[in-house]
Amino acid sequence: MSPVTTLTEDQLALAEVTLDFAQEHLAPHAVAWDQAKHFPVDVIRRAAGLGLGGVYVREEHGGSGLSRADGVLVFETLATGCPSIAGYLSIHNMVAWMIDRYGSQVQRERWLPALCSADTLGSYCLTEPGAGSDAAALRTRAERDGDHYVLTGVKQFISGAGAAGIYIVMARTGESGPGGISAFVIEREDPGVSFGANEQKMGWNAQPTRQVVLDGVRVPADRRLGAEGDGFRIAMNGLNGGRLGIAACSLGGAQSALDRSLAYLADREAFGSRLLDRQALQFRLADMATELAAARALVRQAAEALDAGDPLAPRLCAMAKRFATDTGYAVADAALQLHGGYGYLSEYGIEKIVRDLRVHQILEGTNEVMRVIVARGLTET
Ligand code: FAD
Ligand code: 2MC
Repeated sequence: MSPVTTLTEDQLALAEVTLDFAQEHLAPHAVAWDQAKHFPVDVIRRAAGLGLGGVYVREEHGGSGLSRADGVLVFETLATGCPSIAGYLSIHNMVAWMIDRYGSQVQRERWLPALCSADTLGSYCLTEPGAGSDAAALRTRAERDGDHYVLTGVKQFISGAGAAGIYIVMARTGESGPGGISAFVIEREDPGVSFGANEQKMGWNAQPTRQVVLDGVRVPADRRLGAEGDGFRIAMNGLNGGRLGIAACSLGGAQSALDRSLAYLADREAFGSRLLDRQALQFRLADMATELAAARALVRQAAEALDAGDPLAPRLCAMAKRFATDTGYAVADAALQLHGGYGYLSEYGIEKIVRDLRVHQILEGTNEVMRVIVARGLTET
């Protein structure tokens, strides 16, 4: 990790614990999990034993009660071991936070204990086959029927689907646009819930991505999270923190690729000397470290703004997500180049980091959408 001088003693201790966990329980298996498309739920539960199943859930509700500034350290360090598992844990924690933040006391008591221990995993269901970036155009319907809602629709690209027990589903209860959307907690065993095939992906192979199909899923009205019509706002507020988690995962993956490049170039000889002694390569490494440090500073600034309730936080989160995921991908790709042909071989683990980090530029809002958010802020004020 690059030195970040402003970390508190508690934050340094937290980063040490999560870095140790990543190096002991994630890094040694990351390539094998990717190749086998294995989702290591047992390891996720072990992480939850350290308090990482409910990172932002308040302590009185069974969580760790950490801030977003703490959270970005957690997810950066975890991602040094495996960006895919760290990325899933970030999504799981977004779900747990949404229930803590927007749920009733009864809802918290019902779902949070199992989410915090990761006995039950969480998934977040916003995207649909016909509505990705334009999320407010979603068509999944939740029809009110007495004391119940009946949900029908298809959610696309859902991380953790099938393995997760709890799904926060954004569905239409009213008019078109964002104001007609409500959020629901759907359980895997609810009649009418089914899943598509596990998608064949470029990266993020250590976790499943499936469609979630809702075919007349009838649930009691107390499954609604927040008020009718508040679902889009709830979804977006979840994503502010989620985008920081993904940004932090890019930092961790890229930092690991940079560290490996340093070790590799120190060991590799060509033209009569260590490759690390070539100034052209040293300059490349210097730029990689500099760009990562800049991205890390922006991610931390955005996390602190979110913690402080700063009205500019959503815009800062979008800036940080865009910048850190673009930087992380560029740094990982440069690390692959520095490894020469070996970087292209799966056993070195670098190409896996490149593949994992590529999707961070797409999910939790594409980097074009992040620019839309930032540009709106610039042009509307
Ligand atoms: P589109 O919205 O169709 O966009 C296509 C292209 O057009 C993109 O480059 C986009 O940036 C660009 N574009 C769109 N609108 C504009 C605009 N106004 N200006 C400029 N450019 C624009 N979703 C969930 O809800 N839950 C999950 O758990 C989840 N996990 C995912 C896991 C993986 C591995 C992947 C690949 C996706 C996941 N997603 C999930 C979905 C992800 O959030 C969407 O793929 C993403 O938001 C983009 O939507 P889309 O794929 O429909 O692309
Ligand atoms: N934080 C808080 N509130 C927000 C917000 C944010 N980041 N973004 C929008 N809102 C509010 C906004 O203030 C407005 O509230 P109000 O009606 O009170 O004024 C409301 O939500 C509607 O917002 P807009 O009018 O901006 O809505 P619009 O339809 O124009 O588009 C956009 C908003 C493009 C920013 C949104 O659709 C978006 O973020 N799209 C990307 C979708 C996305 O990120 N998907 C990720 C899926 S999850 C995933 O990929 C995983 C891996 C888990």
